[in-house]
Amino acid sequence: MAGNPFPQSREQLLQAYRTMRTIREFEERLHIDFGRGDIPGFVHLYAGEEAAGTGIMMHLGDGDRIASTHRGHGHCIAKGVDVVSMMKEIYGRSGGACNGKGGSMHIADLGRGMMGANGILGAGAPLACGAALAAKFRAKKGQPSEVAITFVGDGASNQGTFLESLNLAAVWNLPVIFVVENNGYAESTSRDYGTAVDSYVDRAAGFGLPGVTVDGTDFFAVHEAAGEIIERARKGGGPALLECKMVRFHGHFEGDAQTYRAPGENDHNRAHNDCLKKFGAAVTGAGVISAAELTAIDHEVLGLIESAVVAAKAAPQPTLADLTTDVYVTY
Ligand SMILES: Cc1ncc(C[n+]2csc(CCOP(=O)(O)OP(=O)(O)O)c2C)c(N)n1
Ligand SMILES: [Mg+2]
Repeated sequence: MAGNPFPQSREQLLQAYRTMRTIREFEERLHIDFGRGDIPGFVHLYAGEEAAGTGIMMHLGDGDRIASTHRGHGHCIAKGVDVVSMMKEIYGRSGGACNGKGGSMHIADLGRGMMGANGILGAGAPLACGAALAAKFRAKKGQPSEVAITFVGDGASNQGTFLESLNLAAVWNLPVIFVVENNGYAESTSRDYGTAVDSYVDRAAGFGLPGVTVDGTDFFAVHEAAGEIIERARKGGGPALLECKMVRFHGHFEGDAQTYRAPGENDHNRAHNDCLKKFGAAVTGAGVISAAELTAIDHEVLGLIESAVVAAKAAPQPTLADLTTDVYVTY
């Protein structure tokens, strides 16, 4: 094989592909199973957006904390949450990440630094500021320098909580990164209809934060930009904003008729804005990873997702007695 022209090692590239493919297949399977009526509640899919969560999370360890959104499955998987426990949770079964009582929008795994998906838009930003403040105090006592990341959609970026958090983070010089996942829509409302500024970098500047915009369908662009600002935050350089421009392949929620889309928009995105296709073309084109290796990962991932669904369907429902557990954190 030829030399590796990428800043990431071959192992990292394989890991990135596996993570992105796992998210994609997890979401595509949910799309099918939800359509069959197998899954209760509301589901928002991250398919199409995988490069962002993956490129960012590869710089984090379990001690770094993230606050996710209603579209959180990809963040969970990239942060290392167990796929079987996620599937059980989404199916509302015992043994799920929240013992089947939270569902898609409340998956959390504190051991992995995943503070939770969140059905309240903009709610993750203050949580991440709190986690970053705690991390800052711990670092002062000589513990490892950890960071916190909050994800927010283009729509949610107009919430007061988000804007207040930008200010607080800048004033307190917190090790927190604000990731704006700009997929162009908030439900059915196009971004430009609800947000006057073109650039989230300008918005960050208004609060005294540096910011950078990247093509969120380009793993390499996300990984590089995220690496720089996360490293800076770890070294005490303070908060930053990262805007990832991206596309979502499915509707806002499963069941969305998507009448607000332009004709052919989804087909165009799948053909030209697919982060997995772009990644595959780059690494095989450079001769760093073979097409056969990628296909082998695809098969492994499909097997994992199938076994997760089988385990979820076989798991029992939570019992009445489970209702009153997990209400308070046991300190
Ligand atoms: C505080 C609050 N207001 C409104 C809603 C209803 N709501 C759920 S998702 C959504 C749109 C979110 O759009 P965006 O932030 O761009 O995220 P995306 O769905 O595109 O990932 C809205 C308005 C909510 N969940 N919380
Ligand atoms: Mg959006």
